[in-house]
Amino acid sequence: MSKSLARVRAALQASGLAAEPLEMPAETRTAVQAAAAAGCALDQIVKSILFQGLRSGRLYLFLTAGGNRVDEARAAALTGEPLGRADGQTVRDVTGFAIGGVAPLGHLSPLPAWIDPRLLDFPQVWAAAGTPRHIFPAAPGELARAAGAIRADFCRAM
Ligand code: 5CA
Repeated sequence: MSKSLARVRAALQASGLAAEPLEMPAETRTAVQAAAAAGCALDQIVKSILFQGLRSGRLYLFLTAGGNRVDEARAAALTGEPLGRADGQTVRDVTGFAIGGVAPLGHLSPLPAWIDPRLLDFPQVWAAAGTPRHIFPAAPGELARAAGAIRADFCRAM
């Protein structure tokens, strides 16, 4: 089993989530691919999007519904500093996951996190489990708790 997948499984267990990551028959690198593989609505996919503080260099996690986009100005109002997209290498260094498989929990360092209220409209959502082929289902409220994510409006529709 990949180390990234193992770390997500351990984090799920540690936080009391009964969720089991599943290997999909096709890639789940993007939200569109993940929704097709899970057979769910695009907005039921949890995108784990990382922004970097331009002053502090810190990374911030935005759990975003598949069909939504992070509005940088709204996100910056939450973090208290201007933001830029985190590059792939920084994402890997801080979370331990490669882009396309970044999970909402199980990061190498804990991150401040927020969750898009759109995800809370569904009884179940799906998130990446550390690889571009594994996803897991969870109740969004439980996922928010496990990730330490605060509910906040930071999106604009795509
Ligand atoms: N496994 C899927 C569904 S859970 C997934 O991880 N989707 S995702 O949307 O969370 O991850 C892809 C996201 O990574 C994109 O939305 C984009 O924000 C980000 N991304 C893609 N390429 C790069 C890159 N080169 N540098 C930084 N971020 C990137």
